[in-house]
Amino acid sequence: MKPLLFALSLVGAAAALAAAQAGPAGVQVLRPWSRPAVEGTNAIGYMVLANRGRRVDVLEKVESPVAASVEMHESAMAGGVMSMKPVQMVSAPPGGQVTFGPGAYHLMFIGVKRTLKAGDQVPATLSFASGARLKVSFAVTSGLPPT
Ligand SMILES: [Cu+2]
Repeated sequence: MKPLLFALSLVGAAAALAAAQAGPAGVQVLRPWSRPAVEGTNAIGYMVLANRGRRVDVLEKVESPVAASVEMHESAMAGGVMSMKPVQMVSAPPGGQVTFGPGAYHLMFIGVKRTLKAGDQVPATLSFASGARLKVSFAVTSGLPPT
């Protein structure tokens, strides 16, 4: 391989690596956390999606080796009762933040394969419409959420 081509391929590899970590549109995941849950039940996932880029990006899929499946849910108050419904995607506007928290969007880890205790980590992969895939660890806490 010629030196110039080799250098170009290195640049390409570095760019691909940066894209894998931050996403082409620059979505970052802040303060991912979860609550203790017993094996076989559903666990919760909270975080903030911060889009540092200039283009909207859309969270389309979440996977975790610790859960049978992962759903995105939206909580809503209706007639004084809190309910939740699955959503297929969540948009992160450029320069903005989307909060996954109590009473708002959240992840549901359906059928966790082991009991999650305070101090554990729940690994997950977030896939975006831009092609970005972010690996995230949700910190299980029984106390106050991270700030
Ligand atoms: Cu839910």
